[in-house]
Amino acid sequence: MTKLRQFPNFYSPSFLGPINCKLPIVSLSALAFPLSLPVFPIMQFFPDIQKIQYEGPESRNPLAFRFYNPDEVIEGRTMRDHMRFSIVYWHTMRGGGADPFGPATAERPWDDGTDSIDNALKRVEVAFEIFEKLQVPYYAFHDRDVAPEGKNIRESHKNLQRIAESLKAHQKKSGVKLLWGTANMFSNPRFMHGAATTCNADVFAYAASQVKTAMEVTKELGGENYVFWGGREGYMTQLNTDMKREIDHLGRFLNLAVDYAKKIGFKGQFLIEPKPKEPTKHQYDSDAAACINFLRAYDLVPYFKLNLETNHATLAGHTMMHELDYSGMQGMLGSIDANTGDLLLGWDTDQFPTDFYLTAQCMLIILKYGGFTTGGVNFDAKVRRESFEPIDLFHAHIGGMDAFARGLRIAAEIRKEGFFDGFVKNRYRSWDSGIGKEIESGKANFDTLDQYICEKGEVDKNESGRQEFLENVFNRYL
Ligand code: XLS
Ligand code: NI
Ligand code: NI
Repeated sequence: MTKLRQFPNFYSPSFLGPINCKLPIVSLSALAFPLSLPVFPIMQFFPDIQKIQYEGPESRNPLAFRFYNPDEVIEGRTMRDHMRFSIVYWHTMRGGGADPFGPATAERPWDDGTDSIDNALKRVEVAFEIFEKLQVPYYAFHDRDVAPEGKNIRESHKNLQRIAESLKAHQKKSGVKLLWGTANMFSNPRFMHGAATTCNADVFAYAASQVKTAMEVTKELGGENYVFWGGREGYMTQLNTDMKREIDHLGRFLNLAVDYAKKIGFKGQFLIEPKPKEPTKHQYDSDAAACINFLRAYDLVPYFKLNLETNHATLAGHTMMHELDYSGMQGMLGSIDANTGDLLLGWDTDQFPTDFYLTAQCMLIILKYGGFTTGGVNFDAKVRRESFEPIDLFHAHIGGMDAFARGLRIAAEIRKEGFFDGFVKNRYRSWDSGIGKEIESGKANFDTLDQYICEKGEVDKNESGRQEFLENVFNRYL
């Protein structure tokens, strides 16, 4: 029997539908036990999928890891601890695949498409089954992904607290932890002009109330970070925008959040997530450098690090490696939203990462700065609209986890041999002694530099950068 129903989309408050709904894949596995035993039926939404296991690179099993071996130790740390993989609630549990040309296509038999508390509780069950079966130790959510918006803001807060109780119980039972929480302050029409950067002061207050509750819930759930992604914090035209006032307000908002974290004793790391455009034409948190400059200007550096997303980096005209290195060198590398864009599509396509070249380069830089502490590899990624079956969620995450695990292995191999480090060190050797050392140590000034080079007459001969050679060497490790 096929019935039509609505299925929500994270980015659309009007929750576009309709999609096909098949009969639920629910098996009461406990019924297999003798009826005299006092058993509680264990709800399984994916009875045909066992816990995903590591089977090694030769495996052809689509429901196995080929590179992610959680307990294997690399550079003195288990792969589980290196990667700290995390699944996002908004795409995996709430994404239906709607786009501007058509409604959601996803078949999610457990989801009745309503905004009821019961449906939200049911989603929690399914989510934790997915987390556990994929052996993913963390998850992340926006307040509105997990709990429905109420008739008024008080009711919305209550809904979130109610669902958080269930999340907490599931965390306890499964051992899965919260990587970060955040507040969705971009879907509801009230945020059309932004949240902290709105022209409407009431909206700022509303956003503050929302972040206050989301932070309390994140603390209650032991969340290791709290994320601020600038939703609609930006502008479409400068003709109607007081940029200075808006950015000042954003600075004020984040300072108020810091104050509140101190007040309630929230110890998680605050993260800011750069993105240059989409939904607005110009987002204020446009890239790592802009974010760090903003944080410095508003005295927020001690309280924040960055949550970098691959697809946002490329939208900003950078590589993810650039964003990672730039943040790392300033001691601001916090966490990553792992995904990838598409060469031919100019928006945030949020695809699962599958390219070893990309993941190896990312892991090289992440390891260079000592690996993650509170952060992790958070799959801010969604299955394609055409991949509408539940099992596609498993294939997608297995692929992303394996791509990063392979990237970690390659990066560790490269670091062990130390070839690139040696090359770079040698390339900069003119700074290790003589005039270079004098400049770096602050001894030189324009007079001494002028005297030095005039006496010498010409610079030492330059050497090749050897890019092509180095790229060939890199490929040896892939
Ligand atoms: C959107 C962002 C968003 C944040 C969380 O592009 O990536 O999903 O990660 O608000
Ligand atoms: Ni993101
Ligand atoms: Ni994004």
